[in-house]
Amino acid sequence: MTSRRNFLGGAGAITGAVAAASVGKAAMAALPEPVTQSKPDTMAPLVPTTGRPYNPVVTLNGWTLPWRMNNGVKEFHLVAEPVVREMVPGFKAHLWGYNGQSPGPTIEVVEGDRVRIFVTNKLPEHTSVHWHGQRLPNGMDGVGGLTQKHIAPGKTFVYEFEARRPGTFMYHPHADEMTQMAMGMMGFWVTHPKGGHPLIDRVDRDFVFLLGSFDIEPGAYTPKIMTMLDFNLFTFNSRVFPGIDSMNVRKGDKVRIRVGNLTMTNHPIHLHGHEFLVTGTDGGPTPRSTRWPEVTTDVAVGQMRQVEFIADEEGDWAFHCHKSHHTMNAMGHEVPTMIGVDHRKVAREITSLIPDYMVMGERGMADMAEMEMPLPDNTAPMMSGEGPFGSMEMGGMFTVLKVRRDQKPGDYKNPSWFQHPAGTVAYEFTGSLPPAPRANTPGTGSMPARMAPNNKEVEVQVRKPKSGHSGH
Ligand SMILES: [Cu+2]
Repeated sequence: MTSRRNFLGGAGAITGAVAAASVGKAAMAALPEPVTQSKPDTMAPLVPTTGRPYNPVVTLNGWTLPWRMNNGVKEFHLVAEPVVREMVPGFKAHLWGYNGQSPGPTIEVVEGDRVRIFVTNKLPEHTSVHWHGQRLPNGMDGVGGLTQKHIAPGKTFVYEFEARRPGTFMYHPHADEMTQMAMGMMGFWVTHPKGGHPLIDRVDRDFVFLLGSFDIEPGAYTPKIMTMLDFNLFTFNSRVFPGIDSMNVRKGDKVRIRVGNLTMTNHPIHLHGHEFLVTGTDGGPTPRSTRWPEVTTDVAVGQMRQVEFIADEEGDWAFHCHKSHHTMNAMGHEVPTMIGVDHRKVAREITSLIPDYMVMGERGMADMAEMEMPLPDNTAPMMSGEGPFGSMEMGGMFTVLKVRRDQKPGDYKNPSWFQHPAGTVAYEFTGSLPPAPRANTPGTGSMPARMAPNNKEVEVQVRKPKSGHSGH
């Protein structure tokens, strides 16, 4: 729940910043009471009741930070602190974040707003906050050691600047970055245009989220911060599928999706069923002459992309990173490929010694999604997500864009699965078929029972020893 204290509203219902008049001068001189959020749900957009009007964004599995107006200045209070983030029901991670969550709350302001952000450090080490992409005085840029002193544990620093240009931004520490970003410290920032803008269209739905990656061993709670490349959890806003909420829209809605990448690799983000235009980056809205239709846009490390499209095809459309390993959850990668290897004999022998022994991957890995495999207490299944036709065999950076004709205006609650019109679903061919390759005898194409008769062709699978391992 959003904790509401003092005069700040919560993220769902909101009053944004209630009348400053009801609060005394002394209170305004004091630190704004921090607002925290412990629920991992997608909270309703925070409709502004003070300051300039704007159309709020939807933070996927997140929320927007309320503010108070103080003599025309929008005041926010960020608290950097250890948090517990539910990445998917059944799997909690011990991360660092802001105001109770990783990522921290989205900050939404309007072009021209004067913004004052109090940052309190409740971490065990110093930190700072860098306002990625903003035009601001150099001393407000948040690079510890370069543009300011680090914020020591227990201290509060104040950042103040004008939100000079509209666009899609993010914030993150610029202090012990390797640790602090690997632990989940990041947040989204949207500066809405003041009035109309020639390059920024009005949209009906405006989704925002950050890409993250973590290395948490199955059964563990805390990310391994030294990992450079081999992460095992790939997240939208520190959630993995099926823990990521669907994006629910009405047929015909103009939709914007804004994505920022704070992982260690690029993510080609792919939408099914529609074409989109890249309408902006963290550098601002793109000139219209540079926009062309795409269905995948690569978001490189430290980049942000905003895409727009008209959701004019009804259905449940997959939306995901196109790197297949990024749509899977915690697993070991050091597993040899077993496709085509006939395990039956060896499996029988091992099973007599180890009753739970399981053969993995001889027909591909799809079985993993259905298999009743004992998992450690705190982890996410590797591939999962139950759909109307079975397991989706997905995890990580994956969600569904749900486009519905009957989604009522203003009501974007999660509809049930798409009801396909008769005759529009791929169906099974019922004529006569050649024998299936899974026939229960050795000697099929993928599992030859013996060598070719001439005895010359011998297929050998060589596995290279891994560098760094002993014996190499
Ligand atoms: Cu990816």
